[in-house]
Amino acid sequence: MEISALTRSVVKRNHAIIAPDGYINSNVPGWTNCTVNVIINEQMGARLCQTLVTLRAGGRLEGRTQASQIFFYVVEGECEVTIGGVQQKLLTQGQFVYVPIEQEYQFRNHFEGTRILTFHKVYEPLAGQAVPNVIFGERDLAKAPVYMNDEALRIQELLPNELGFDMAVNIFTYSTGGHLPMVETHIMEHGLMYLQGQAIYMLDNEWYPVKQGDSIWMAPYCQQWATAMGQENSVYIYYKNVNRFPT
Ligand code: UGY
Ligand code: MN
Repeated sequence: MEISALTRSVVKRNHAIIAPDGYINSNVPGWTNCTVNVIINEQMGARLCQTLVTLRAGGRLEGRTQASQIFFYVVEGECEVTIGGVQQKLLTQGQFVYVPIEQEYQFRNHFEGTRILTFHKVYEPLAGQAVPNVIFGERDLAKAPVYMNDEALRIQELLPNELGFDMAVNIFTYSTGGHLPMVETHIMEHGLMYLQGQAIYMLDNEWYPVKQGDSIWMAPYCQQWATAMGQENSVYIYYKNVNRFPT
């Protein structure tokens, strides 16, 4: 039997590992017949919010984005989505919808256990740039170029790399033996969730074994490095704030 007084989760000033074993559910108005786990949030010093929603049959996510844009990614299962009252679509595993600010959204779930990951960020408008439109898309390794000339690393950018967007969401695939080519030290913040495999993550000189289902928060300037571990690809989806003047 596992010892209940142990966890791999840690919460520090500038990074956190959140493993599913410590989840406690939140109630979110308009999100019904589901469990919501708020994994990253301003309460821990972050400027993004990351949640994992597990829907029961008949689950609904209904609302209108306000100051924050929301990126919804189907980790497991499928869900019907209506955006702005008109665009109806079935989103299946690996597919996403980006919902800009001030937009109605409705998700209807028919199957037990559909899981949706969300990234929320307060949108910072930029003079001369239009607010982005709704975007649908999907995970596709064939659309993931090699990263920094290393065949073991591939990054797929899910959102257009255009100035109208102030957030990026990417899928980073490390094949066996792949590792970040350097320790990164940067102003951008990250929220991520492992979709597949295992890894060792270094955050500010502390070393963490991580695996599918784990989430990580990295504050600006949290030093970071990672290497894949095990026989299968190590894959995470991550958020990054981009394209705005450093204040
Ligand atoms: O885009 C990035 O900063 C990315 N290479 N960081 C990371 O995966 N920790
Ligand atoms: Mn980084």
